[in-house]
Amino acid sequence: MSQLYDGVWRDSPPAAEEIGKDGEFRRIESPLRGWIEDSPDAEFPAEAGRYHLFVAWVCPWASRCTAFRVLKGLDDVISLSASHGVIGNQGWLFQDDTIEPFEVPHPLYRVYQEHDASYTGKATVPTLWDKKTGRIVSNESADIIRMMNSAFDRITGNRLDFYPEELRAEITRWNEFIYPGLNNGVYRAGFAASQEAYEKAARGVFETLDAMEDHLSQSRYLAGEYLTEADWRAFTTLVRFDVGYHGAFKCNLRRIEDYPALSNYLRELYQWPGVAQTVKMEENKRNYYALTDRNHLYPIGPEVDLTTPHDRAKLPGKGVMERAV
Ligand SMILES: N[C@@H](CCC(=O)N[C@@H](CS)C(=O)NCC(=O)O)C(=O)O
Repeated sequence: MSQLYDGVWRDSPPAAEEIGKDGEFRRIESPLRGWIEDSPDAEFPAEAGRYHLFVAWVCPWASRCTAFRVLKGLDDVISLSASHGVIGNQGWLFQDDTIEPFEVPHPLYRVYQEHDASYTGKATVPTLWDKKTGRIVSNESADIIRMMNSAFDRITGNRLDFYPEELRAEITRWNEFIYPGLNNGVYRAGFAASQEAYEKAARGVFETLDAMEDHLSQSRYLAGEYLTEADWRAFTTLVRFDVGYHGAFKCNLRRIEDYPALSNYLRELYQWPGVAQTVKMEENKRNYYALTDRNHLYPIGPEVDLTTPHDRAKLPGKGVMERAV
């Protein structure tokens, strides 16, 4: 697969680690797991202007972080570079906005080389970079949003808590349900290399959406009455679903628009102040369709049932004429 090997970038197709013998796509664990803390003695202490986030607008994992950056009022505290394009031979490319010591344009793997000149591994977004030490803090979105939720509160004065103590068990339960079934489920469908692996993943996506629809028709948010991290983790997949995953990843039994509760829930989250600016709808569509040549599988939907009764008899009609003999 395309990644750094001992600090050297090699462009090659996905390896066995990512696509198993059964054709199933397996996401590799993020290896860099440092933590920003609200303590001057920490390895990575919370400081305004010290950290920089590399994202790609299309990426749902990176988008968790761009959403939290606005939700937690961190726009002026954590700087941002966003890749606009499709991932190419060089991986993610930063074309216009970036930071020292990186030239413009530069591939994301330059950041990993700067972190460790003999780095082995993928260069993924999001990547959280420490400008002061020239090291990567973390490349795991689930961790980055947890840091953003609390580490900078004393600097920003923003006290919104998307991971409150009393709801943690419930948040974890939803995260553990939605990650395999939906967040990663759409990728397991879209990147599958066998019909069986694809169908299993795609059907799992709709089982997950059906369960969420049931729950959200009774409950305002996933963890009950409060908007939490679990909702934002669901959001970044839901908002890409109809424009991207439904067609390009062949998750096409239903659209989010076909689910009454889910589609309204998605609207509420999208309309939360600042969030819409982190969603680039056209770009998401373009980029997901650019990935569709990856497999040659036929989609599980749409489901077409032409056996249900029709309503044409409500109109005057006489059937077919017969020729006089
Ligand atoms: N577990 C990671 C996943 C990040 C990830 O897979 N990002 C994709 C983009 S959506 C990526 O950068 N892939 C680059 C590659 O596979 O080479 C996280 O949530 O932060």
